[in-house]
Amino acid sequence: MADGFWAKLKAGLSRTAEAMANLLARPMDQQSIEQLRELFIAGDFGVSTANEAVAAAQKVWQSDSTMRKAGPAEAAAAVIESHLQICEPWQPQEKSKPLVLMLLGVNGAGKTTTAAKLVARWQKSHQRCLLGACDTFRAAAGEQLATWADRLGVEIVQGAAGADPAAVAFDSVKAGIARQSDFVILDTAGRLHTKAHLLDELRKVVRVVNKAMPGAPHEKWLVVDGSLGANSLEQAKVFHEAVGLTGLIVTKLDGTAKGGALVAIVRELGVPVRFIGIGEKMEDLQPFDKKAYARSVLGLEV
Ligand SMILES: Nc1nc2c(ncn2[C@@H]2O[C@H](COP(=O)(O)OP(=O)(O)OP(=O)(O)O)[C@@H](O)[C@H]2O)c(=O)[nH]1
Ligand SMILES: [Mg+2]
Repeated sequence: MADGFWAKLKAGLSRTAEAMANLLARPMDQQSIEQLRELFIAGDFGVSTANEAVAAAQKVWQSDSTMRKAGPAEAAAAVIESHLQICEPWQPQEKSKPLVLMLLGVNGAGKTTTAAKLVARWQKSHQRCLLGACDTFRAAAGEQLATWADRLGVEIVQGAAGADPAAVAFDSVKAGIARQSDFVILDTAGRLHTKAHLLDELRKVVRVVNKAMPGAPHEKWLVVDGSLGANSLEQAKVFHEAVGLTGLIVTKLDGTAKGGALVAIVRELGVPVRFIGIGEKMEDLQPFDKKAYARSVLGLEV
């Protein structure tokens, strides 16, 4: 794993991490305990996780005088990691060729950039990828993906502006089968989770993709902006109810003090985090590593 990546994540979360590390390095008293709890809550980890992490840190502080330097922080990190157990490293199902993956989420979450980053990543291991430009809502959206496809030298299926996204998805999957692609990545239009007809459209894409290839889409990943905090939990709930998510990609964890919402989403929905994004460059997307994340949050060495 790229060391630089975790250093960047840590830097992104540094406002919280530094404050936590400072608090945990001092003798714990009622005031610092409350401050610690507030930091977890401000970071959108959710009240239960905040309480459990603080209690674990406090217990170590009270019981073990020999390892006080990192002990309480280690204990809090272990609590966070324990709530992310379902986030095992993702392995594609061998059986499905192509593996059809749908990216969805609200406007500007990072879907299109993530589609490109996934292609860049899988090309490195010589996997054949095909992009489906199912965001036909804005003409510029198709162009944005086409620019990436060009840069990455990867095939793309596009529809005319205003075309039915489900039809483009269908054609993409058929093209992926014909060309023996390993991955078909469907980029969809950003949509408000509060608009019922937009969620219906998404359901239709899922149904039609399943007609193009029974069992597809194999993955429905919600791309969430990690800096949105508690808002992203609400979004995730609605998308999960609409299509049944199989994973999360949390972007923009660089430069946010609110990196805790992913823990709240995983706890509440039972959907694993698959990748995280910490910048706009291709290598700024990495598989989610629960231990490294939990330790970064507390400012501990990864
Ligand atoms: N800092 C940072 N920026 C990111 C990250 N991921 C995406 N972005 C930026 O976020 C902006 C929106 O990204 P897009 O990929 O266009 O988002 P989208 O979800 O496709 O947006 P719509 O198609 O409009 O719904 C772009 O400027 C990206 O470069 C990330 O991990 N960190
Ligand atoms: Mg987009």
